[in-house]
Amino acid sequence: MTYEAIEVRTEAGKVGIVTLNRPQALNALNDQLMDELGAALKAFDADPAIGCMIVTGSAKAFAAGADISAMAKFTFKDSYGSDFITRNWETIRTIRKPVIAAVSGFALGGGCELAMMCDFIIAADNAKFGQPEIKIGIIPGAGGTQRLPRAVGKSKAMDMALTARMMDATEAERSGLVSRVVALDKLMEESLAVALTIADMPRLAVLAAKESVNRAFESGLSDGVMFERRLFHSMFATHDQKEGMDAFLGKRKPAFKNE
Ligand code: CO8
Repeated sequence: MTYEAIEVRTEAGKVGIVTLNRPQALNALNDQLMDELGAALKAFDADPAIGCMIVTGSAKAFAAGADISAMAKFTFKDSYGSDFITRNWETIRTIRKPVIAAVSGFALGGGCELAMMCDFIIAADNAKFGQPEIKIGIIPGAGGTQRLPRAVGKSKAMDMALTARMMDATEAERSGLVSRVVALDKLMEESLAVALTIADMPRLAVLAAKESVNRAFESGLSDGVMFERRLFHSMFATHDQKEGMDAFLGKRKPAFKNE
């Protein structure tokens, strides 16, 4: 498949990288871009050589939101009647391998929501996060009012959703929205190093860890802990558990087979 709104490449044969590429609109997210992003992530997910993915944008903008020009004339019938966004915005949630958001510049509205749909966020020191939809008469529509409070707590999420103020990278890290902050010129190098670390981990344990952490957002504590327990138990059916523990005890490097 050829892409126009994104660029796709692999690194070291095991990390898939998608770069959002609509610079003229600060990577505003439209149907074409979301279709292409979904297709690229699904292709990487299906490729046994790939162990981790990175979604990134430009130095100025990860994504400045959903494309306002595409929505400006929408009626209620256009949005509700077509179930706008559900078709291609949720694809990323079906990806089983880890997806890292490497964010520099603006991550606003749908851009912030897209970053939060990834498994974790590594931010450049110039990153700015926000849910400014209220300024244009709407509210976040791709999970912003749900994922932001889970990440930063109710008070900051309310503040951002109601005043449209942006959160810089330092505050985002302090608040738990991002896992690490790095210098802008090191963003891809550092994100790639993290992705390669994950890609070299035993694959079945990676899938199970991601699924189990995500479960924390979908269930109560007892259900989540039981879900984790069962996945934990199932790891003992894998080759890589035997290999990993044997290698540790034998003080040697493990040779994982992803099975
Ligand atoms: N949609 C369309 N075009 C955009 C968007 C956008 N979200 N953001 C920026 N652009 C365009 C500008 O119109 C401009 O185009 P042109 O050069 O043709 O005039 C170009 O990108 C550069 O932008 P600016 O000149 O404004 O650049 P500045 O550096 O002055 O400002 C800002 C940067 C602060 C990021 C500013 O562009 C801005 O405020 N953008 C809009 C931010 C916003 O409101 N985002 C929320 C959008 S609504 C949303 O995301 C709802 C999500 C719902 C779920 C998803 C549904 C699909």
